[in-house]
Amino acid sequence: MALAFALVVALITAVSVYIFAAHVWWFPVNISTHGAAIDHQFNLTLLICGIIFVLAQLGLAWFVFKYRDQGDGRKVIYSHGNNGLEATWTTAAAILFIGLNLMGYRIWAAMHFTGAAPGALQIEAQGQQFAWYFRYPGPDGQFGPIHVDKVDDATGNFFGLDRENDATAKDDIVTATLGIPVNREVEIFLRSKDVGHSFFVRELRVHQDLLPGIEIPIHFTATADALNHSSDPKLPNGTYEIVCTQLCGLGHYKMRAFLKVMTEQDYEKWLQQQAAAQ
Ligand SMILES: [Cu+2]
Repeated sequence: MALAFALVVALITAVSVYIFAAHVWWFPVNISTHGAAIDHQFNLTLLICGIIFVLAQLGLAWFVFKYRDQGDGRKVIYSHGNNGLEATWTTAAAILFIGLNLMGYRIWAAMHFTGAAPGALQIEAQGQQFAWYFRYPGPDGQFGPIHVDKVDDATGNFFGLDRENDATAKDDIVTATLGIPVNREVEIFLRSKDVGHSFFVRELRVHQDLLPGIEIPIHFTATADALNHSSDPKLPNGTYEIVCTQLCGLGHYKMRAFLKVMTEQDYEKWLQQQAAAQ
C-alpha cells in the first residue's frame, strides 16, 4: 500500500512536470514590447517553484515508502518539530518570495507607475454589461466631455456625447473594435459604465480591472510580429480577442471584442472608415 501511494505521488509529479515542460497548455504568442520581460519573469518563478515542488513531492513519496508499516511491531515516534529547521526554511521561503516579488515589481512598475510617453496614441475603452466600446479623439486630438444623462445604448451613444453642442465631441470616433497601429505606443483609458470588468488581451500580456467612477490608464506597444498571428486560426492575422475576466453578470461569458493590429497606413485608412460611419 505504501509503495502504491509513493508511486502515485511520483506519477502525479512526473505528469505535472511534463505538462509544464512540454508547454501542453501554454501562453499564446507575445505581441507586445513588454511581453518578453513578463514571460521571462513568469518562467523564472515557475522554474524555481517547480524545482521546490518536485523535491517536496519526491520527498513525500520517499518518506511514505521508507517509514511504512513493516509489520515488526515498532512503535511510532512523535516529534514536535525542530525550531532551527523551521526558522531556516521559513527564512529561505521569505527571501525567495520577496526576491521574486521585487524582480517582478520592476516590470509591473514600468507598465503601471510610469506613464505613456508623450505622443502616444490615446484611446478610451469602456466596459459595460456586456460589451466593449472604444473612443478615438478624432482630428482635434481631444475627447469630448461625457454627459451621463445622454448615455443611451438604444441610439448608440455609449459614451454620452453631445455632438450638437460640444465642439470637441463632434469628431470623436466610437467603435466596437479596438484598432491600433504597430510599433506605436498606445495609451488606453479604461472606464466602466456599470460594474467591475477586466480588460484582458492574452497576446499583449495586458490585464487590468475596470471600476465604475475611475479612469485607469494602461499603455503598451504592439510589435510588428502582431501582424503575423491571431488569437485563433479562424481569425485573420492581426486579430486578437479582448475578453472580460471579471464575472460581471449573466452575459459575462459573451463579453468580448477584438483588437485589430494594423500597419500605420492601414490604421489611418481604418480610422477614416470608422469616422465616416459615425
Ligand atoms: Cu464584464
